[in-house]
Amino acid sequence: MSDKNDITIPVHAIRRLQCSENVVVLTGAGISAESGIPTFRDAMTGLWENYRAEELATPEAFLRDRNMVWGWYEQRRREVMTKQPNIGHSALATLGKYINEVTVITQNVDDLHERAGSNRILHLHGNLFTPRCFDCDQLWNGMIDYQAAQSSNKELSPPICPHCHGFVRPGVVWFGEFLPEDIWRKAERAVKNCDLIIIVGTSGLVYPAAGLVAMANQDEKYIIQINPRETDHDKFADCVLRGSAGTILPKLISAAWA
Ligand code: BJW
Ligand code: ZN
Repeated sequence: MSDKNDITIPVHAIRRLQCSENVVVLTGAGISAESGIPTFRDAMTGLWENYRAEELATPEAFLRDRNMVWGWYEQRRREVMTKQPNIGHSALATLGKYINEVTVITQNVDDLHERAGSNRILHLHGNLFTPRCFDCDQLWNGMIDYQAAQSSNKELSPPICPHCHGFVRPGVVWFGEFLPEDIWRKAERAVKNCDLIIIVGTSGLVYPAAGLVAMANQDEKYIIQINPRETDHDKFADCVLRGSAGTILPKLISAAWA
């Protein structure tokens, strides 16, 4: 996958961005790849190489083997804490200086958009930093037992909920679970109200998030797609920019406002 550093941004995309008052950015794992966080579908490396993500990211997996699933998420949470936002995240935060309203709708469970300085962020699939009870859904604010974490390579017993004594689970949305209703409603509304949508670093395979792009297309929004690879979203895009987020996003923004 070679990045096209010499990519030219089409004039129609620059003009449409310049005159937009309300922009939505839909992001996926690809935007965090340049921070060293594996994308969802390459995530099964190292300790986890023998598992498919789809087999771990489900409530059934947690019920079957909660120590393995909790251990996997704890490892990922601690890894994210060692990573920094990259120039793609920063470019999106900069967009807020030029455009009246920028809403970042992210499928990512990391906090790199927040740390880069974006301030209107909707986490469709939850995040790694708000564990909650599997049974009563109460947020859990306790401390993780790091000694226990170190004593085992990949398995870790989840904490116990102080309210109902159920097991604490990661604050993410697994396959087969509904997205948080208020966040989903806000995301739909943001797409309905926007002038232009930028899609960055998502394979477009996971629904209902991927459906937001079809919705934008139906409402005749201007769609810019940024990804080094072809995806199902390309067919809806008015402008496909093939390359990495860290290369294309700063280029797009400086083409519009340099
Ligand atoms: C770069 C780059 C660089 C690389 N720069 N780019 C309708 C049709 C079909 C199926 C369904 C449907 N509706 C619902 C479903 C079922 C299911 C689903 O979508 N399944 C599909 C796999 C077929 N959806 C659900 O279950 C959802 N719930 C739901 O619909 O509730 C209603 C319901 C309830 C009960 C029964 C039925 C319906 C919930 C989905 C939750 C997804 N959760 C996960 C895990 C989160 C926790 C965790 O992280 O462990 O979210 S799955 C995983 O995929 C994660 C991601 O957010 C999500 C999307 O992945 P993403 O971000 O696109 O990453 P990748 O890895 O796929 O792609 C990376 C891209 O980056 C690639 O394109 C690269 O080329 C690119 N890239 N480097 C720019 N430098
Ligand atoms: Zn509980």
